[in-house]
Amino acid sequence: MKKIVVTGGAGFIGSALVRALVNAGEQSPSAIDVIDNLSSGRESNLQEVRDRVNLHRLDIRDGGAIASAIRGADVVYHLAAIPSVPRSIDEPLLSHEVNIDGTFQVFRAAAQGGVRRVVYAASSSAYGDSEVLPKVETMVPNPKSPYAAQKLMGEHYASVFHSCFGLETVSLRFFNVFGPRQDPSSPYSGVLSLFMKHLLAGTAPTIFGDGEQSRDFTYVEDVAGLCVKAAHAHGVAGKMYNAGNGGCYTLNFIWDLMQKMEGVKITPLFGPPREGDVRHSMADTRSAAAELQHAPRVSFEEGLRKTLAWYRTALAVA
Ligand code: UD2
Repeated sequence: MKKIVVTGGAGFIGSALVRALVNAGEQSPSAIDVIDNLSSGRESNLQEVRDRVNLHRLDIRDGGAIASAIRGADVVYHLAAIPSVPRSIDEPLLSHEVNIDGTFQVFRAAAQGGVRRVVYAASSSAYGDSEVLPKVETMVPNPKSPYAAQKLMGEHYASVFHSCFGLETVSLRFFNVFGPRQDPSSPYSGVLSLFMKHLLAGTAPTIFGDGEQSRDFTYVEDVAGLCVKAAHAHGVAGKMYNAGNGGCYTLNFIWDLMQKMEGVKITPLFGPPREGDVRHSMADTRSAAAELQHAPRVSFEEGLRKTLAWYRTALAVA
């Protein structure tokens, strides 16, 4: 039975990945080891699959502690991080320690523990502001925030752990991921989770800047599916791919769309642009399609509907 480890597996994206792995393995059930310090992840995110998961409440900065949980795994999906541009500006040391030192510890434990492959959750923020869209993997990175620089460093570590230590690694630059279970409770939460919360409460969200910035919002289950493909594809070790949908939507457009879906009219507040913010983001998905057989299944509008339905239930019981 092959061992699978998911760091950050109790988080929003990590738990979607764990569910995808459990569903994919229905014929031959295998346990999944989740490493999560529950700083932003929640055990309740794993509710439906809890009996198939060994939850190790560990911090990825603690190399000694995570080594035994990682040792002997076939695949490690490394998603644990402090995933926020503004938080990396407010708390640069903490996000550096988790996103760079912690990532190093995961790669080191994997290399020493005989792991076959690590799939690393990199970030589209590494591109910064490019002159052209879509953003393609061959572009020179241009990080605009500590978070972007940290996630890029993780890619470099992935690449050198492959070339120097023979560890198979694949980096996936996640574009803005959204979907059920994205936690809207923090000021650092993803914008769509905050929009959902305000929409259902009938209150005005704050849009930073003019709202004409755009993002390639990507549904969480599509990203989870791509992670699994990246773990098994041939000829991809040491490489990096975009994990996006190929779309591009402005915040103003999305807030209008959400109001129409809900049949309400709420004028948003506007605040100053956020430091470190990228203006436009859109993935070129051709490499991931060709080499990882990536084919996103959920359109942005459909994902938005599914997500809204989930928040309607979740926020009603909260
Ligand atoms: C970055 C990365 C993304 C992922 C993510 C992890 C880019 C383009 N994307 O997402 O791939 O790694 O970090 O967190 O770098 N905003 C508002 N009001 C709010 C909250 C946010 O207007 O209440 C704006 C924010 O200024 C930004 C956009 O919404 O322009 C998206 O912000 P976000 O925090 O959801 O994600 P972002 O783009 O920093």
